[in-house]
Amino acid sequence: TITHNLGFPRIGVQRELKKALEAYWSGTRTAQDLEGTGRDLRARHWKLQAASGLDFVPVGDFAWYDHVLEWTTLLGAVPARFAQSDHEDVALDTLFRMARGRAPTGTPAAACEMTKWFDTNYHYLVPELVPNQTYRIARRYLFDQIEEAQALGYRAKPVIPGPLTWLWLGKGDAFPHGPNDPAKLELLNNLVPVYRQVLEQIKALGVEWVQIDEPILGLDLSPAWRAAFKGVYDELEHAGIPILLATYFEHLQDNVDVLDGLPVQGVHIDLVRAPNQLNDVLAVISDEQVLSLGVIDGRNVWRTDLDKARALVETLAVRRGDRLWLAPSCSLLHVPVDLDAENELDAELRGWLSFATQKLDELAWLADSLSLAPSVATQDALQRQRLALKARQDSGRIRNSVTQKALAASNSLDRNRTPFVQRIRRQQDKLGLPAYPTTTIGSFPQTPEIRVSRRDWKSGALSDSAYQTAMRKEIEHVIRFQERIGLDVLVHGEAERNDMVEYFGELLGGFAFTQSGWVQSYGSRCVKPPIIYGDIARPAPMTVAWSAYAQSLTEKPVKGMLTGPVTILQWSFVRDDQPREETCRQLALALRQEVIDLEAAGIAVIQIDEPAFREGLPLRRADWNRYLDWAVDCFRLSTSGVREETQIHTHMCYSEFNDIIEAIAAMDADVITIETSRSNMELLAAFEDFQYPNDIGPGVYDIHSPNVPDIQWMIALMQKAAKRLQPQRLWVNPDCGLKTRGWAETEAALVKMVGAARALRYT
Ligand code: THG
Ligand code: ZN
Repeated sequence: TITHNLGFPRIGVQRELKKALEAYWSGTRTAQDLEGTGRDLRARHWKLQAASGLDFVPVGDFAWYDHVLEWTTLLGAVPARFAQSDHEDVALDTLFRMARGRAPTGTPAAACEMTKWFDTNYHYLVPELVPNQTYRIARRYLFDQIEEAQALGYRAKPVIPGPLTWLWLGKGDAFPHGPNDPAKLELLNNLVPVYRQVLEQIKALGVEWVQIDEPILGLDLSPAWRAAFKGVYDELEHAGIPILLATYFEHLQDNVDVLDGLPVQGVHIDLVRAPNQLNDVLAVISDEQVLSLGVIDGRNVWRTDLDKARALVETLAVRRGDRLWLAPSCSLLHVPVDLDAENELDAELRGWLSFATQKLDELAWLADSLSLAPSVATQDALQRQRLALKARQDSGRIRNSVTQKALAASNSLDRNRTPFVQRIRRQQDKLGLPAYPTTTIGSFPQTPEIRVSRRDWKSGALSDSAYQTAMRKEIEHVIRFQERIGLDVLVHGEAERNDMVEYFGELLGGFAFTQSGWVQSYGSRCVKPPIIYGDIARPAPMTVAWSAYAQSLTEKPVKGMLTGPVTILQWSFVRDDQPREETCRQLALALRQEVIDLEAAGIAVIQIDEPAFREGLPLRRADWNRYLDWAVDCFRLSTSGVREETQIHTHMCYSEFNDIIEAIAAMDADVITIETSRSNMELLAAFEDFQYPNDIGPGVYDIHSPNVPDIQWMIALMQKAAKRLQPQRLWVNPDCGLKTRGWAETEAALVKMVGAARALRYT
């Protein structure tokens, strides 16, 4: 049995890459410094992987910003606006300009679009496709890094995005028919020869295997896309280097036929997400082909049941020998680097967990346990692993009888509020808002002082009461500011919150937190997903005191601000001992109680954000309705405990809404605020076509840009919206929270936004 890894986190256990990148971008460090950090991280990660016993180390999984962008630039597919010359290599600064729309040098140009990598919280940069696009090898990083690994004595296995996956992820005005647009396949004529050259150059370096990732084989592909694989891989076979075709994240289903007779020397499949695809795959591959089985979960943080994994692969290991490879299910990019960096996790919980580094140990033990004479160390490790799993199963910390009782009773809780037309009248009577009411999404700028207060309080350097005073001062400042500029529905500004999921997790039972469990979200940005290990409990109200204090300062309504159950679920590591749906329902019950308590404290408007609602959609369309049913039910469970005159808002962003508009309507929030400004209100088409009945606040300016929006532009956007939707249903707001912005631009933009709303009222 051979062991290998599909990819390792590149950010570094202390986020070294993030720090080096941001220092380079700000001009405080040189390009040489940055290159040095990259080289050190690669060397460290290869060493660690080889030390855990892997036969091959991955090369090409390192990326300065995003591995898809690395590959796009290697292919020379740089959009025209970046003025890339046809015969020069693509410079690192050009790559950064594509990612960020700006750079230390060069003219500004709009950044490339960023979007979710399959159903993960990682974002990649979308390749921009144009008809007759030409490709060439325009960067050397992959070859350099192969030589770097070889010089350090490792067997390098390059990992590259497959041609069909790269094209499928790409977009362009000339290809308006979505990811499966058949016209994109015409680009293969130019693309495949360059892939072949890359493979030939890799082979010339003495590489034994190349891993080509085609995760789109887990998606709904049109027949034309399925059919394209054969021709592409027939051509790549001529490069003469063994190819391991890697799939992950889903069951291959009908795409399994693509593998039948495909001229690749090996195939990797994800047996964690889709254990029952093994026989389907065995039916179409030959005994001579390598079969790589992903048996360690690359998407979650629990220790692996190695006995179960061994039972799954044992007979195959005997039959296939070195033609059976074992690996994590997918790249380890999606989990934190090293559990050993956690010194504040209690020993019991730590015993249940496995981060990237530990997963490779598990892999080595599993492989050794399949050998004729497993070492004593392996046997000990396996025994420890058994005890750890048993301890987790039997732990008194997982089950909470109060939660279980509430859950059992929750089926009979009414999810229905009175009809919208009736409740909105009661809400209007109570709130007395003008036409085109103005509001913001919830957060105000997170100044350095705010961050310092939070950090000092957490470390104990700031007392509870001093922290209270500091936060109350921030709240008062934000309230007075909103009153002064004339906003209608105010917010308290969320100075007390770090990440919108981490904040709630810290106050709920059943969650654990890491000190440095960072996972890359995009570029230099990381998140620390909380770990849900047990039943969710809400020992005390989480937001009521802050919201009630804010409301006490003003006659205007102040919104209570919560993160919704689906988004908390989606952005956490979730328990694997019960369905996601059940964990989500527990979260919904906790939030329902919070909503009821906010109402009792005099809060008349409560917003429950669900930015990750769309991203929770399963990869296969056939699974969508089941998910949407429970996701909508959980949202309604959270929100339906209040009186009809209490107004429920929700907020969504980073989403295409067309696919799920019915489910959004079924959530039945009184008001939804959404990100639309960048698409020039095009996103509203879905709401118009569906005749969405409730109130909508289409974001009138893009908060991701520091530019102050023009008042006429905002008025025009709203007039456009008013043509599509009933004007009396419209709200005026920015398209997302303001925590990443500075105060000066925030004030300038909001003053204009309020001006735009006033102009709309009098026309
Ligand atoms: N929270 C979580 N997941 C998310 C988002 C979020 N996924 C989607 C989207 N938002 C991703 N966007 C970001 C934006 C900014 C940052 C991370 C993800 C960010 N992170 C800080 C950093 O890397 O410096 C660290 C944050 C911290 O200090 O806690 O800025 O909002 N869960
Ligand atoms: Zn948002």
